[in-house]
Amino acid sequence: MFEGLKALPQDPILGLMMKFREDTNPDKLDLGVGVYKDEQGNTPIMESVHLAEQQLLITESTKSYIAPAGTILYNQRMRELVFGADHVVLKEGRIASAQTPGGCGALRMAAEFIQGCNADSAVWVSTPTWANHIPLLGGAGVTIKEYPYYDYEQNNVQFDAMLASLEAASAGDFLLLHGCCHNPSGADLNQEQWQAVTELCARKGLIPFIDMAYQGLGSGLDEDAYGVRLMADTLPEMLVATSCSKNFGLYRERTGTLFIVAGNAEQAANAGSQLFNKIRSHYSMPPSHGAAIVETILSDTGMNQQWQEELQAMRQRIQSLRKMLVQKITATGIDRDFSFIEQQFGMFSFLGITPQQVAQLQRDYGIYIVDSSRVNVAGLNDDRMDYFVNALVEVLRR
Ligand code: PLP
Ligand code: TYF
Repeated sequence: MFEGLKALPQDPILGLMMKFREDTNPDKLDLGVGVYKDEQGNTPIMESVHLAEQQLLITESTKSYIAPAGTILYNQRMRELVFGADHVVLKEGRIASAQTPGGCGALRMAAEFIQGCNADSAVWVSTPTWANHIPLLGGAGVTIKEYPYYDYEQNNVQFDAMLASLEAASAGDFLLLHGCCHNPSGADLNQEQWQAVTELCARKGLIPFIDMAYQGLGSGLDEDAYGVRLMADTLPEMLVATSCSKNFGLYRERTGTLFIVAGNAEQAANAGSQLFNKIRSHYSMPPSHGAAIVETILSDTGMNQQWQEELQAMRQRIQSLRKMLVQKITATGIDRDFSFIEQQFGMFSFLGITPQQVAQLQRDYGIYIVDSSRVNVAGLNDDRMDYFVNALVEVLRR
């Protein structure tokens, strides 16, 4: 039966990461996969995570199964982190929460939940969006529609076109938004734009579905949650998928959360039971370790403080790398404006170079970025900045 099977293409981003590992160029530089790197080019375990793991080693008393929804305390701490401890949806109990295997698990379970609610509901995604959104949502059978988002000429959000296109959405459709640090463009909605999208959702009966994989890496933990909190203030229903991969550096531990906000506590409980049913039929229950770390950190004042300081240091380093990158490119005298990189948020921006130029960077310099010209700014450091800028300018001048 298997002899007729054809090989399928790899995930383009993870495939690039594997290709980088095999490259023998001593100068090679990985700016592909979205993983934070420190000044030495390493992705270290955060100190607060280490502390929590040490504590868990002593206090953890069982490896018995947990519930499909994960642990009560993790879900509570994550609700407080994402919505703010005093948010009305928490007070009114209008929220169902599930600990999930990463943000990917949250997205897929959201898609399964949507299909179970109404198979006719479409999910509208930005053009472009994170490449994985398509298989994660489409794999559940959800209909995907696209709205224009990033203007490659102006290097910012084409907001009018976005709003105009969403006029074609139907009541009960879901609107996938990136909570902060848009992947792949780094171009985020500002507060007025979030307000306008919230009004659009209210007027048209659209349900926001916010993917927030980078809380704390854009402008700050609360600042980055502005859109989520505003929409939850105003609209009766929404989905929020979050990830602890980046802000806790827990990538391989597969730690995320899915929240369903509903009109009242009873509806939230019913929606939760539907979600947990989907979870049971997929993986039964989430892995424990990453969530146990997060719950330990967020429940301890000292560790929480330390984690926030470490997160702030990562955020500030990314901001300063963005600034330095623009300064260094400008200093070469090249007749091209890259200042937008400094205005954008999170790990990623588009360089706006052609696929041929992307290929040349890889072939001639061992510099790996995604074909779309998405660069992981957080993969740069002081030592490699000049190498990268020289290569970029060289390729642009050819
Ligand atoms: N959503 C977006 C936009 C992402 O960039 C990522 C990856 O980091 C995720 C979700 C989920 O990642 P993970 O499954 O590693 O938590
Ligand atoms: O976009 C990125 O690089 C990150 C990491 O299947 C990632 O979000 C990439 C691909 C993937 C899972 C995570």
